[in-house]
Amino acid sequence: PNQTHIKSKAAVAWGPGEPLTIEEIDVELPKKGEVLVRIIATGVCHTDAFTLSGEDPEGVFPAVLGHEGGGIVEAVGEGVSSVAVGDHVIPLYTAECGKCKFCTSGKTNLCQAVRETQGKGLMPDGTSRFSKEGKTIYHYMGTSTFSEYTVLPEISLAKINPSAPLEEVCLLGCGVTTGMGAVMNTAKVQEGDTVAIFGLGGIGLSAVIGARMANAGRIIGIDINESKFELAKQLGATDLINPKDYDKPIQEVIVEMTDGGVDYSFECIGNVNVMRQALECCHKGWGESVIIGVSGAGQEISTRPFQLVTGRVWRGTAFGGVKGRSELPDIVERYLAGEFGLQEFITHTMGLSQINDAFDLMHEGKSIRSVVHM
Ligand code: NAD
Ligand code: AHE
Ligand code: ZN
Ligand code: ZN
Repeated sequence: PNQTHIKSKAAVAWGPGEPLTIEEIDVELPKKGEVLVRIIATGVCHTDAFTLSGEDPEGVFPAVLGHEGGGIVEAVGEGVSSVAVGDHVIPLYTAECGKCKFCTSGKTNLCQAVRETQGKGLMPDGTSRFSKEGKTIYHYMGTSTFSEYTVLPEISLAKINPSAPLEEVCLLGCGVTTGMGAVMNTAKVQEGDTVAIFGLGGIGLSAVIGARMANAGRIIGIDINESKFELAKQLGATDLINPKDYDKPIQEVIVEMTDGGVDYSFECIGNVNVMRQALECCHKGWGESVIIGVSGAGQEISTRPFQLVTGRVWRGTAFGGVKGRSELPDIVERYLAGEFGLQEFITHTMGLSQINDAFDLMHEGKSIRSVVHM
């Protein structure tokens, strides 16, 4: 009755570049406006590896990483009314309060209600719910899905159809929603458009799906790892190119093969040199390039301003421009209706104790998504 904490198995990142270790941690019960979620499954996204590498200026340690999860509400704190025990939820690293300047602008999904504390690895009241033997362990992206039990603000949960398999729709918590959304919401690709997608990992392949759903005319996939080409083709890519096969800049190759450049390009890697290539392969006068990839502290993009003067547009997107609470449940319904697949993304599954394998497989270029079953 006076219980204040529960025990939870979690993968803890103790410091940059160190493998995660499986620990039994203490999770404090949810406070006002907070929710305790039992994670059922979680994907491993490249952004988790990015932060673990030490490149993320917002990376704090020790932390429980993970932001691509699916779970079930275990307990709710005071005042929580929009979710109840037993609800199936997808944690949101981009909250949706519905009230802040960003939410009410009608121009962005980047709710800022809890963003400041989230970036410091803390709950909105400025404290952490995770500890081990009294030592604070930080949250990550407001989600920390690499724990059996995690605590989130109520506004960081999308309530979804309980018939959706959490082991699959967890991928809608980041990767698949991001890639599809970048194409459909951020770029608004139209029927017949020519599209170039740089990087054919979980994000790039989801952008391929989005481009196919938008009936793009030509979908050009670019990767230096040709083992990604087969699935890209299956999902709808019409042309697949490896920059290593050419002795001139890949943007020139693409401009030539598309009679002047593409209508839209997407950078799904996090490499600032490729971001330049993605901009410069766009058609003069109207081509738009969308940055999805995340780059480390100190990295900067560059191009000749003339590229923009002559009508190319450079932009970026987070979580595919999707407002999680109001829009993600419908994306889950569209998955259930068979509009797109998720299973083909799941190249590996494993238990939490094997989670470091997921990072190894990603770095070796062998996986699209590993899904960890808690
Ligand atoms: P991933 O590791 O699965 O895929 C990256 C792909 O890029 C791989 O197939 C790799 O072979 C390819 N690649 C690497 N260097 C290349 C180069 N020079 N030229 C061409 N291809 C190259 O990663 P992912 O999980 O798909 O994530 C991709 C990026 O998107 C990461 O930077 C991640 O942090 C970011 N991301 C951003 C958002 C967002 O909301 N903006 C969301 C999710 C992920
Ligand atoms: N913390 C980093 C930036 C990391 C970043 O850009 N995150 C993306 C989501 S990646 C998901 O895989 C994002 O949503 N950004 C918007 C936001 O508010 O964080 C840094 O450079 O400080
Ligand atoms: Zn991610
Ligand atoms: Zn808001």
